[in-house]
Amino acid sequence: MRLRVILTALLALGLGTTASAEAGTTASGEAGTTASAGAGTAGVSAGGRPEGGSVLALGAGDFDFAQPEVVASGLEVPWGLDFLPDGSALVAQRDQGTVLRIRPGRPPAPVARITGVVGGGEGGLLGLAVSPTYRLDRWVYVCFTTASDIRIARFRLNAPQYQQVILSGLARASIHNGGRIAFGPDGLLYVGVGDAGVPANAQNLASRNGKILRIRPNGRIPAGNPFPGSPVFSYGHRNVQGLTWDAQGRLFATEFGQNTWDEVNRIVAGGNYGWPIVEGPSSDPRFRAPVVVWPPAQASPSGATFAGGTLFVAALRGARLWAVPVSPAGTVGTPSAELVGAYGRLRTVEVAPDGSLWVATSNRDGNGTPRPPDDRILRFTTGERQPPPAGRAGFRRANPTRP
Ligand SMILES: [Ca+2]
Repeated sequence: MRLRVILTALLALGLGTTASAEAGTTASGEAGTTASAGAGTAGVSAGGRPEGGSVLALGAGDFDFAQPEVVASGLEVPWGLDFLPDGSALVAQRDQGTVLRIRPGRPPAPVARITGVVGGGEGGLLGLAVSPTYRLDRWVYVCFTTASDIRIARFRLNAPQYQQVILSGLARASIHNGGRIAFGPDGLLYVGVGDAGVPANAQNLASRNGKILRIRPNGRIPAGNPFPGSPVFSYGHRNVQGLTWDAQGRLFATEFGQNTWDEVNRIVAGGNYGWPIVEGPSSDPRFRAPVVVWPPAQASPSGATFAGGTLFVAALRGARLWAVPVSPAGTVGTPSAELVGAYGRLRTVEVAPDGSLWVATSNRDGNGTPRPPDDRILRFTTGERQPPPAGRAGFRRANPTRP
C-alpha cells in the first residue's frame, strides 16, 4: 500500500496522453483488431514489458497481475458483473441472454434467462447490478436490447421468470447502445446509454440516448436530477460503458471515441461532455473536457472500477487493463497498462467484496480472436494477506456513503 501511494504521488502529473500516433485509424467503437503491446504513444507508460512481475504491476492497486486465478471459462461474451453479499458473482452473457452465478472452484450455474433479449452487433444482455440493499429487497437489475428498444428490468433469484421492466423505450441500434448500469453512493441507478448511432441524440435533452441517466430503483425519476422531470444526469456522450465512483463519491465514466480519442470523464450533474461537437480534449467552455484520453487502438474502454485510489479500465481493442491513479483530491495521474495483450479483449472489471479484482474477457464478441478457454473471468489478489477492505464495492473508504 505504501508503495502504491508513493508511485501514485510520482505519477500524479496530469494528463497522460499527448501524441496522436493512431489518429486516422478507423476505430469506431468496440470493433477493431487487437492492438499489439506497447503501441508507443508518448506519455503513456503502456506495455512493452511482460505482464506482471514488475514493481509497477504491484503498484497498481496492489494487485499481483502475474498470478491470475481463472474463476470461470468457456463463457460467451460476459458483460455485466456484480456481486452478491456472499461473495459470489452474477454475470450476464450478452448473446445468450442468460445470467450465471460464479463461485470460484465451482462450475458456473445458470440462474436466469432474460425475456425479450435480442442481440446482434453490440446489443444483447449488457449491464447487471445487484441492489445495494440486496439483503432487504433481493433485486438484481439487468440492461438489455430487445427487438425495438433498450430496457432495464429487475428480478429475484428465487423467481427469475418474473421480470419487472422499470425503464424502456430507449433507442437501440447495432452499435453504441452503452448498457452499463451501476448503483451510486446515493442509492440511485446510473445508466450509460449510447447515441444509438445517431450522434445528434447526444446533445438533444429530449432524447435519452447519448446520456448518463439516473433513476430510482423502481425506474422513477429522482427529485434531485439536474433537469426536472428528466432521467438525464449528463449529456453529450457517444457510448458510455463504464461507470464507477471513487472513495470520495466522485463519478467517473469511460466513453468510446469515434476515430481519435477515447475518454475517461469526471461526471457532474447536468454536465455536457461535448459529443458530437467535440471528441476528446477541448477548450470549448460549453463542454467538460475528459480527464484521460487514449487512442482507440490502445483502449476502446468498456468497464471501469475503483480499487483504492486506482481507477481500473477494461480495454477491448487495446486488450489491456488500464490503471489510472486518482488522488484523494481528485487529481488524475498518468495511466499505466497491465495485462497488455495477455488475455485479448477485456470487457469488464469489478472489485469483489473480498477486495479481489475480477476481469472478464470479450474475445467471442465478434471482434476478437478467441482462444480456449475463452471467454474467461480472471481473479487477481494482492498476493499478500490484508484485511478485506470496507464497503460493498471493495474499496477503502474513510466516510462510507454506500450501504
Ligand atoms: Ca467528450
